[in-house]
Amino acid sequence: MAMAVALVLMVVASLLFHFFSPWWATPLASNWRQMDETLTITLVITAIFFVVINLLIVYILLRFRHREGRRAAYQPDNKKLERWLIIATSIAIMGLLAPGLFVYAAYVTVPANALDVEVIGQQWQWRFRYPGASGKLGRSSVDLISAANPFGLDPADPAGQDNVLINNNELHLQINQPVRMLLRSLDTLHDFYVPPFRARMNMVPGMVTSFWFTPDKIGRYEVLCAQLCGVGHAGMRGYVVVEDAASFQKWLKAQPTFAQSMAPPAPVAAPGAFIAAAAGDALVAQGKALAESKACVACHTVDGSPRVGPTWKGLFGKTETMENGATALVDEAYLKNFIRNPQARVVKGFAPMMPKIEMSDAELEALVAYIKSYGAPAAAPSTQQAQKSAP
Ligand SMILES: [Cu+2]
Repeated sequence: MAMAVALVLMVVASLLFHFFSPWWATPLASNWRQMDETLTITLVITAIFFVVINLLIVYILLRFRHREGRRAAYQPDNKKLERWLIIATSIAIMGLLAPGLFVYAAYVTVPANALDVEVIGQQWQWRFRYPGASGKLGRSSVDLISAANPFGLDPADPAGQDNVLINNNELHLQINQPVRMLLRSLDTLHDFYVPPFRARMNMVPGMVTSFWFTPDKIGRYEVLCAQLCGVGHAGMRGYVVVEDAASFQKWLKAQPTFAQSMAPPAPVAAPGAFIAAAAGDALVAQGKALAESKACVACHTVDGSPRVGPTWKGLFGKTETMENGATALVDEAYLKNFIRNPQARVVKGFAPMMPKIEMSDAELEALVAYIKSYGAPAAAPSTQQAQKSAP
């Protein structure tokens, strides 16, 4: 009897939880209404079976409970009952599978006017590449990946010269323009997932996977990595900005092409204390942006709270103890060496799990300036910069 009551309560509670739950899907922002409908069909079919099977058990518990003097009869089979069970479960399974086949057929049929956008996943950051005016993405190879060429594009391929490179975690898309996302991973399994778009795909090292969708609502959406890819996985976030055609084109034109990114940087002109101080602030701001786009913030805080890696608050100027007992002063050289070669030494109390993140010398300079701005509490960031730029 207690078991029967428990089952009834479980069924009622499950149904109530479904209808009154605060956890609903995010509003749809793409063409994939079919995916939502398929989920609903699956949910309804499985819910019907869940309720029916549990109530059947309740009925059996009550109807056939033990009574003095009554014995169970042995019935090896029941053709009629088996026929009905086979028919009912077959229909239910077809109902579960068939809609998925239709959606999948649509999912692998990419519209001819889809814009190709490449996504590169790496512990724990995102990068994006758009074709230039030629509409073609140039050749790439993992052998060519370096700090200066994080996408590994082939400099000899003319199709790659005008490719637009986004070296941070914000992707822009034009509303109502179908896109085919071409996915690459540089290290381990990742998954590019924007919940309001529904569509998603695993990113597998050594191959290019793809999926398509059409964003149909203007907005800024969060990108998640949907495959557990290491300790910084939860911090592997990015953004997709869906905007009108004019804003998208304006944004795209402001981004560097591969040819531009490979050109030597222009020398910084205009000396002077005031400009040096402003440049220092700009450097710290650039470092902050890098810390976010390269996902350093997934493991390092700036408020003193511990995470996977040491906090940057008060780090600069401190003496760090290594696992082997040696000590080292955290200065610019220490930080640069550590970021360039994170596995070379192990800080006491932390696991040697920091990934090697490709960064140009200029980016490294900016990141170190940002970490330095959170240095020893005695020197506030502005004082430090003033001291640095005074001579
Ligand atoms: Cu990931």
